[in-house]
Amino acid sequence: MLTSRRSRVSNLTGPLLLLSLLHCSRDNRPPPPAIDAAVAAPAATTYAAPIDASADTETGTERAPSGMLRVPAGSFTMGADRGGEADERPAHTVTLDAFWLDRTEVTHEAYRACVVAKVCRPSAADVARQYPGSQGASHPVNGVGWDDAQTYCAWMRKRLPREAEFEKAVRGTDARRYPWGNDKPTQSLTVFARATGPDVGQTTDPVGSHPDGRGPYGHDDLAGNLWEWMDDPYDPFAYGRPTAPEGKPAGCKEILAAQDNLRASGRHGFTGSNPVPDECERAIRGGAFNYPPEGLRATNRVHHPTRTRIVMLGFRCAMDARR
Ligand SMILES: [Ca+2]
Repeated sequence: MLTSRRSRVSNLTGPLLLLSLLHCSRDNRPPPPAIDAAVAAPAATTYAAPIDASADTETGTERAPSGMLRVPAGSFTMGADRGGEADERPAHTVTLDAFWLDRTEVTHEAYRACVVAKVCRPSAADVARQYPGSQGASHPVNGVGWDDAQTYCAWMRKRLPREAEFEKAVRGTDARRYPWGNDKPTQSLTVFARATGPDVGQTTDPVGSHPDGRGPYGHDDLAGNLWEWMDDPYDPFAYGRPTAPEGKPAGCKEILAAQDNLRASGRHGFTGSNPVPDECERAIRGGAFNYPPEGLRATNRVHHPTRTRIVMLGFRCAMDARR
């Protein structure tokens, strides 16, 4: 697993229902209730890094959504000209509007509130059974598919981040290689290179346990801890498309056609020896607790079928900023 840096972070994908194209209208979902701590957090919970109340300060005329940090509008460098894989090239300038991004990965505690509200389905029971050390209330929720992540974010009146947004939150405007800068990962900065096992310390840490590794806008665990679902379909040719300056990939129809062409030309995959996907998969970003340091680089692009529910994959939410 550690040597397979892209395409599939695990072979643990189960034969779960493919819900990717069938999720309900956001407008039909019940709104998130005020979270009753007694319901949402039945276990003893102590956040390693409680949400900073200062996030509720005024930012211009827009109040910061609780638990979210702003990424300002403007241009940044996406991708790289050297290193990594072909789908990370070339380095190019992307311009984005301002947006909000959750400071941390969504926790089990937060996700459980959505399950109690009967909006979200529970995270995967087999993951919880095999990796109980990853199930603490303040650990990032894992065992959730792309639809689960999207449902949760919509319930919170948010959305999943785009690849370009996530990469900007990691790199800022100085094209850094990791959220904290260009130094290689250390155990102080983030969670990575762990020998996966069932116990505490063999998978994730509670969110926000490594403040020295925060990104340029203050977000925790952008590299390491868990991979994170992106809103975008995975498009290996995204950086060469006319929409690249906006950080936008093609739609699923064009992506499927591109994958068919790769297969017809005898390519095993866009890079490496991985098979060419035969469905429209979704991008994931950031690396995880079981990955080697090079897998945590900001430009690394990996993808999975939407139904994937595994121990090393979670998410956080984003939101448009008004100005
Ligand atoms: Ca992460």
